[in-house]
Amino acid sequence: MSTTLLVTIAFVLFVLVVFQLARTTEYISLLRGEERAQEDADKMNGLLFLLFLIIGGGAMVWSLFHYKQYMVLQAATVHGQWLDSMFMVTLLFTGIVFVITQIMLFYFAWKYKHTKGRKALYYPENNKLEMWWTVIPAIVLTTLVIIGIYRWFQITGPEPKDSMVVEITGQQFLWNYRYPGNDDKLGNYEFKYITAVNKVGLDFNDPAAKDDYMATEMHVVVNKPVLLRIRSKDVIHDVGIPYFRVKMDAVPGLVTRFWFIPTVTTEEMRKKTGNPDFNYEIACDQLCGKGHYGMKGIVVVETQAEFDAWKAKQPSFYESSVKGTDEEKHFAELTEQLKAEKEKEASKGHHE
Ligand SMILES: [Cu+2]
Repeated sequence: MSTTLLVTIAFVLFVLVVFQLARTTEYISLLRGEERAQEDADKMNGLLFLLFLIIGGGAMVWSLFHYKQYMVLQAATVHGQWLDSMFMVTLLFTGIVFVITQIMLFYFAWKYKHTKGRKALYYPENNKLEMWWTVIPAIVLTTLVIIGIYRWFQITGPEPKDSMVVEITGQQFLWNYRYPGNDDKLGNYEFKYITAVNKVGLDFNDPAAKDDYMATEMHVVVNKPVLLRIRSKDVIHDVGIPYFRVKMDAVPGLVTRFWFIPTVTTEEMRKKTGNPDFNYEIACDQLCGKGHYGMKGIVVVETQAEFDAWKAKQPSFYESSVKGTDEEKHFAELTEQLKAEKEKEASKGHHE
């Protein structure tokens, strides 16, 4: 039998015992008389509050350590480390307040339970106390918000000048990666050029598109900024790379972006995690259809030399898959169609 099941059964039994105990005391009190009954009920309630604090608090601390291993996904990007440290600072402050207030809540419920002859103190206000519990949270929250806004502007701001650019296009249910060729410039695209072969609709009338290459995995260079240009062919997807702390929607009809600096190569991460099969994964973070769960991509973080060697082996998409094939003829037809459509539009506009 699994441990989880045993723990669950133990917990259910415990709750039943407490429930039965409470009922028994109730019956005994009934026999003893009304006033005594109230007194016993107060005692029992107070005790339950105290028990809840001790058992609940203990279980919380235990789970914190038990599940810690699942929480620590080491951030492998520069901004990922910023986000993690902000998360920890926020957790620290909110954690301190949480522990203090919860202990007080349950301890006081026990300590100040109704006792015969004791009267509650009437204590309507204390300006000094109110000032402190307003000023301190205000300072802490303002600091957290300011750090957050500062980092947010850095993360969503313009990418560094020496960034490499990768275009990632989501479709049901896979990712397409496009790299600029030696001109370092991604060529134009047009959704009407999308075919079974020309998956992201490259416009080969644009010279810059002719040396672009398509890849089956995303390759990036360690410590070098990467700008993702994110597109979608059909529905809304989302580029989620947990280790990179990257998450950005892929929206049909517009280009979203996200830039980051990877800091740990795949090789290094394999050693760190002790898993020789480790890979950085891209998961689609937006439910996008029945194949959503399988929409996985792989990011390889490597050295510049390794990247250059990989790049040298990637043929231009035009040269390898389009030039001299039926696809090229088809593209020419599509170009004609598009031209005719545009002319028609233009003349229509003219007559009106
Ligand atoms: Cu998707």
